[in-house]
Amino acid sequence: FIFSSRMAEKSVDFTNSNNIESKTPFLIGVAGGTASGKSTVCQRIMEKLGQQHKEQTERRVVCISQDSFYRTLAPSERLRAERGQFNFDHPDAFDDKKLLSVLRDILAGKKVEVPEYDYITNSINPHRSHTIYPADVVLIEGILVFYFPEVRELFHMKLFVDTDSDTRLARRVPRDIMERGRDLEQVLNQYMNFVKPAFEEFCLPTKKFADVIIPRGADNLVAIDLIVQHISEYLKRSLVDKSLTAHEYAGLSSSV
Ligand code: UZR
Ligand code: MG
Repeated sequence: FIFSSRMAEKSVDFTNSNNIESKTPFLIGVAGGTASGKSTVCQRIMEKLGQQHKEQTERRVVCISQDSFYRTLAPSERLRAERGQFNFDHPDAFDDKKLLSVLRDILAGKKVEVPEYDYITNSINPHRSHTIYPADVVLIEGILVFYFPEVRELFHMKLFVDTDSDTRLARRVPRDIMERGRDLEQVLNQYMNFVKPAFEEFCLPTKKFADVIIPRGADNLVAIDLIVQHISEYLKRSLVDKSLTAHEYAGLSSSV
């Protein structure tokens, strides 16, 4: 009953554009190399959380991709991008200030607009964005979500999807050709020139910040189950004690 009345309150709040929720969502960062299975891990977590208590509630779990925070390229950079000579795996390719401010708004319980990225034009689609409403759990996935210290500090839980690099390359090649309109030579050149060195320089060193490292990615059902159990436990406790913030909970659970 407590559940449904709280959800009812929430759905009323959704109509208010300046809505400030009292409860901070549980923010989860999911990092890992390209094609490591970050999105799939997020999907599995969302499905499993969505299924629990499905009848009582319409619990909201949402996922945001760091790709939505690629910055707008200058004309000369755009030309380089078309030739496959722009480094999209470097931290400078992202608008980390924007990412930070959106995450802060989410933590403040505000609804936010997240742009949609188009890999074919290498740019944010100005006509498409989606609204993220206040949720109980928000997942942020991307190659460099643990790179920027101020962003990193915001997460209540940090996951690193650790899939070996030949598996990732084997997935990346067909994905880029089929979904992102590239040819084989372009994909392999970009991988050798930018993707692989940037992974080693910027992404891999952020593994040490993770709370949980998930070997093999989405195939690792045991790891995903453990993570989902932890999140469910948090959600249950936050219902019992609404004053317990996500940060306090993270501290409590780690001291057990
Ligand atoms: P994931 N990326 C593009 O291919 N084109 C763009 O316009 C923007 C990004 C790629 C980027 C990175 N690299 O390796 C990958 N390149 O998207 C990250 N080249 O996405 O984590 O889903 O693999
Ligand atoms: Mg992705």
